[in-house]
Amino acid sequence: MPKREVDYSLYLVTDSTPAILGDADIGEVVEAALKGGVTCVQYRDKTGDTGTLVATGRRLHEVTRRYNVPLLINDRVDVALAVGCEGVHIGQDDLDLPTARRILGEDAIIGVTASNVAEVEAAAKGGADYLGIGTVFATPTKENTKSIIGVEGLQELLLKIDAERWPIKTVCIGGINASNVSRVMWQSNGKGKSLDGVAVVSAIMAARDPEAASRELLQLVKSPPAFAKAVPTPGQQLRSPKELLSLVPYIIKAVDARKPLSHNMTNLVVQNFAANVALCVGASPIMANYGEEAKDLAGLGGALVVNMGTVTPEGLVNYLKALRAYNDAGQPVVYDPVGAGATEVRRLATRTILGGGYTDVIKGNQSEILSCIRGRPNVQQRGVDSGSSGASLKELALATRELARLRRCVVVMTGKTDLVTAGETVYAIDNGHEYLGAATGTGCCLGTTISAMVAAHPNDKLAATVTGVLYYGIAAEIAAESWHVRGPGSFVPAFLDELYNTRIATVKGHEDAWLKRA
Ligand code: 3NM
Ligand code: MG
Repeated sequence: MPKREVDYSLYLVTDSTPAILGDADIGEVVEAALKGGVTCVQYRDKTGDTGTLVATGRRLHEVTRRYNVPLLINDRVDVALAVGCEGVHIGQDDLDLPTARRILGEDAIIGVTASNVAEVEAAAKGGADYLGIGTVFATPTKENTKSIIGVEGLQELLLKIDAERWPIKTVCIGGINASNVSRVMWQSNGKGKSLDGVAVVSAIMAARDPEAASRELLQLVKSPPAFAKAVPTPGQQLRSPKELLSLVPYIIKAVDARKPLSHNMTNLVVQNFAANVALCVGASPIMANYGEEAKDLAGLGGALVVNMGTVTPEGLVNYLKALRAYNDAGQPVVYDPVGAGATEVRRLATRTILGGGYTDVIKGNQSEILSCIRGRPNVQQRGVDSGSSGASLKELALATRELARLRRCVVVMTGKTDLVTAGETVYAIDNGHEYLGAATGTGCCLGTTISAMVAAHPNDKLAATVTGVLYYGIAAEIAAESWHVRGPGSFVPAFLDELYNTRIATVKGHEDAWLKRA
C-alpha cells in the first residue's frame, strides 16, 4: 500500500513484557488485534536481543502482510531493514530523522515521537510521515515519560501544525482506552490539524480478548461521544445579541416547566445557598458529593455542577466519577474552577478535571479562567474572591475565546463585565451589582443557575448560559435597589426573592419589565 494511504485510526504498539503480554504469544495477540480492525502495528521491544527482534519482527510481518497493514519497528532501523517491513518509529533519543530517512529511503514510513512544539515542528519539517504525540495521560506502561500533556496539550500541539504545508499524520499515545478514546478524538478535532488516530499498548496487548478490544476501540475512534450531540453550532455562535435576548424568557420558562435536576458537587461554604438558588430559579437541587451516586443521577436528565471550592484528594476522585457518568449519559456539566490560580494543588486539580472529561460550560473569574488555559503564565490568585488581573477587556475576551476553542465548550468569565462565548462571538454582559462581590457564594451559585438553564435547554447551551448570566445579574440589580436592602447582608435574601419573582413574572408573561434592563 502506498504510504500516503495508510490508515492510522487504530495503531497498535506491542509490548513483550510479562506485565502486559502475560504468557500470551505475541504473534497470536497481534493477529487477533488485526482481526478486530487494528490499522497499523509497531513492534516495540526495548530489551530483546537483536536476533530475537529480527526473528519476531519477521513473524509479525508475515501476519501483518496478510491483513495489508504496515509493520513498523520501534527504535531500530537495522532491524527494520533486516525484517524488510514498512518502516520505523523513532523517539527523540534514537537515530535522527534525516539519517533514518537516508538509510531507509523515501518509501519507508518513519514516525517520530513528539511532546512539544519544537519537536513537532522539527519532525514535520524534516519529512516524518506521522507524529506520535504524547504522553496524553499518565500510564503504567511507560513510566519515565517526559511530560503528561493532557488533551489540552495535545490540542495545543495540533494547532501548531500547518496541515497544508506539512502533510503529516498524527496519532496520540499514553493511557488511551475505551473509556476516553472517543472523547480524545473528538476534543482533538476542532480548530487546527485533526488527529488521525490513537496508539495504544495495554488496552489491546493486555486485554483478555484482544480482538474484541480492538473492535470496540475502532468503533469508538470513529463515533462521536454522547456529549457531542449538542455543542453550540457555528450558526448558534454567530447570533446577534438581540437574537439571543429573544430566547431568554423562553429558556427561563423551560426551566420552570421542566424543573430539571441540578446536581451540585460543591463546596462546604455554599451548599445551602446553592440549593436555595436552584429552587428559586425553578430547578430541583440535589447536593451530592459522593461520586458513586452520579450514575443514577445522570440518568435523571439534569445537569452536574463541579465546583472545586473546597477540593480534597477524595473530592477530586468523586468529581471524576461524576464527570464520566454525565459524559457517558450525554448530560451537561458545568465546571467552576474555584481558586484555580491560588495554589499548586488547585492548578493540578484543574488539569485533572479538564483532562478527565468534557465540561459543557466552564465558569470562573479572570484568574480562574486564565488558569484553565495550559501554557499561560501562572496568574497568582489570593482568596477565591474575584480579582482583576490588570488585563484589558479585549485581552480577556480573547483569552475566554481561546479556552472555549481549546475545550470546544462554552466559557463564562465573570467580572465587572461578564464575557460568554463558545469560540466565535464573545458576548459581553454588563448587568449585576457590586453586592454580588460582597456576599459569599454568589459566584458559585451562578454555576448552579447556569446548570438549570443548560439542563432545561440542552440543544442551545450558549443561549442557556447567556440566559443564566443575564437573569442572575438583573435579579441582583433589582434586589439591590429594594427599599429594605441596606448592604450585602440584607441583599442575599432579597436576591433569592428576585430570582424567584423574576421567574414567576416571566412565566406569567411579564418579561418586559426586566428584559429592558439587559
Ligand atoms: N510511548 P498505554 S506513552 C510507548 O508518550 C509509549 O511517547 C509513549 O501505553 C509516549 O497505551 C507509551 O498502555 C505507552 O498507556 C502507552
Ligand atoms: Mg525510542
